[in-house]
Amino acid sequence: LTQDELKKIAAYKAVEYVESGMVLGLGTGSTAKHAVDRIGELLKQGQLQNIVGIPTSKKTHEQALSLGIPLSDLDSHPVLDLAIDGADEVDPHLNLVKGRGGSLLREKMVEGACKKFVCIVDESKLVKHVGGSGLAMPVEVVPFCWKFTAKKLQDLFEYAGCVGKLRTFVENSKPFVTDNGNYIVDLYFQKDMGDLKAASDAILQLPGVVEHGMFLDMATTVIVAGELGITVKNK
Ligand code: DER
Repeated sequence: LTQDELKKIAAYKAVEYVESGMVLGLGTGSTAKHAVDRIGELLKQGQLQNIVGIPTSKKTHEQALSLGIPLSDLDSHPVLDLAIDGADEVDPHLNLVKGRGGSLLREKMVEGACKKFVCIVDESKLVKHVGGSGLAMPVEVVPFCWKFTAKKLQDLFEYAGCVGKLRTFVENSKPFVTDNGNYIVDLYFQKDMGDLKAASDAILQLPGVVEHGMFLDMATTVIVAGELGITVKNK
């Protein structure tokens, strides 16, 4: 099975949790895309009715619109029934790293407003500890003096051999700009950052930081699709 086929299997399994009448958080990324497609399909077939979708990015907003999924926002629906979204990393405690697609702020706002958050991944996303894959742990920062903020972030995690890099487009080295008009500083760790809650609090203390990509204690279920089948992990 290809990685995309595994993503689709996890996504379709998650959509089994959707009931008619629900207000849903619609995730962003290549895994969540399959879930949103599936919801659109079931709505079209009449197997689901009265669904309201709250998108976690402009990209998902466009996808949901094209599928005819009725859309709303957090102002109108401050509490949601269920969110379905992917992740870049999942640790054994169901802590996540998200945001390599750049949508972490709206994802965290939406998923933080949900009674249930079902995270969908292929098995390649499973890690021993968050930030341990050597891949990016994204931090959304205001563009104003981003270098100042990036240095403060790097200094925070000097003990973990952290390097912070502004996320730029490969083709023209221009800064990536989020849906909210901010920049992203990606943090790369060489060692375990230790207490995640303490790390999260320290990051959010920095005035130039808007939000970070660690989703701690937020997922209520993680659905993992692997070569040997599907695993459902509940909090
Ligand atoms: O950027 C994001 O938060 C996405 O949800 C990401 O974490 C997962 O993207 P993928 O499903 O394309 O791997």
